[in-house]
Amino acid sequence: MKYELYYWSEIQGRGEYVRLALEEAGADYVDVTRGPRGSGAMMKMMDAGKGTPPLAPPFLKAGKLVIGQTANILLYLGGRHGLAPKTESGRLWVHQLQLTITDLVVEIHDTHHPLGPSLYYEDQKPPAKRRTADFWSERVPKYLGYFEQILEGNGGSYVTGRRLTYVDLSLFQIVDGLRYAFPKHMKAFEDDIPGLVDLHDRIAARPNIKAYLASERRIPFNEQGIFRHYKELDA
Ligand SMILES: N[C@@H](CCC(=O)N[C@@H](CS)C(=O)NCC(=O)O)C(=O)O
Repeated sequence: MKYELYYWSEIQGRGEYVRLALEEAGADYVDVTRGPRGSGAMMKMMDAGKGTPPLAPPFLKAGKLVIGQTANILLYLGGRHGLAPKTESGRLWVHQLQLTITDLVVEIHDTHHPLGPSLYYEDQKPPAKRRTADFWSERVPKYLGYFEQILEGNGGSYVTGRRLTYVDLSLFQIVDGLRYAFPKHMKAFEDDIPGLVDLHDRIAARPNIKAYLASERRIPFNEQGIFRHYKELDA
């Protein structure tokens, strides 16, 4: 089956967590909005008049299914492509971790848009600065410290132990994105999360991921996405 991924064409954003899973799995997929008339097709799919329309991208079309919400898409793909545990308890645990990453992604977004996504960054610079200070002093240590402890605690190479899951791929993206957006903060913080840094490097070296990262399918980070580099926020 050829999957159709629907997401904004110019950014990694939340679509990237899905792209990484599809790429690692070697799945057959098309990134619809990066092709002709793709954006119009995406808008049509969100038409709330019928079926099971998603509120926002990313969403995945898999045969007749239309699946929205990043963590929900990964729950589906993980089961089908060996990127999640086989047991119910294992799947719920991995899903729980992905939902925690979803929360973290909102907090990352809110460093540059603390007053709301409809306002320009330029109209919320002072609150963005305050939010970013709190993000680095309180929130990053809490979230990344949590994932670091899980990695360390089970003594395995991946968050669930010896086998890779989609959560490991998402944690790669979190480390990669924070390095892009906040290079100075991240440099100072990385000593506290040696396990996550090592996980990042091992994921980047996996053959399918390595090929993906070097390809044009990987959209470069930019200042329209979730991870944005604003010098003044990384002071
Ligand atoms: N919780 C959803 C959030 C989806 C979401 O916020 N998508 C953004 C792009 S990253 C969007 O297009 N939002 C449109 C809007 O909120 O109006 C997920 O994780 O997939």
